[in-house]
Amino acid sequence: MCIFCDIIKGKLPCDKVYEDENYFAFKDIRPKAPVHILIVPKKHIEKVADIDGENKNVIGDMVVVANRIAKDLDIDKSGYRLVINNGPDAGQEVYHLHLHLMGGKRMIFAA
Ligand code: DGP
Repeated sequence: MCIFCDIIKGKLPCDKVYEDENYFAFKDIRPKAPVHILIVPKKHIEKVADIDGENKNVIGDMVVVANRIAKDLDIDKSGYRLVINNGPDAGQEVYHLHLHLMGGKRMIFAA
């Protein structure tokens, strides 16, 4: 069972902001910034550590989707942060690969 797979299939509700054949994006349920969107591949990949030579396009594709959403939501000029958490020490909570798009405020924490 995967909550993000259920969201993608419409079995669980979400605030959808984008969908195409291979990708889906929705508002994070616990936003850490005024804009906090999760971009996910429809194909279930657990984590960024599972990206290899076969599926590396997924990362670039998710960034393209994030950039497009940032423009649509008018944070492309003010700036935004893209984050992928991998595994326990990074605080990964949901084991379906997702890219966090956060913006709309000045973020003081610098990685
Ligand atoms: P991460 O720590 O990188 O695995 O982030 C998972 C994010 O997913 C976290 O910010 C909260 C969000 N999240 C968890 N469950 C749900 C849900 O059911 N709906 C939505 N919209 N977001 C969720």
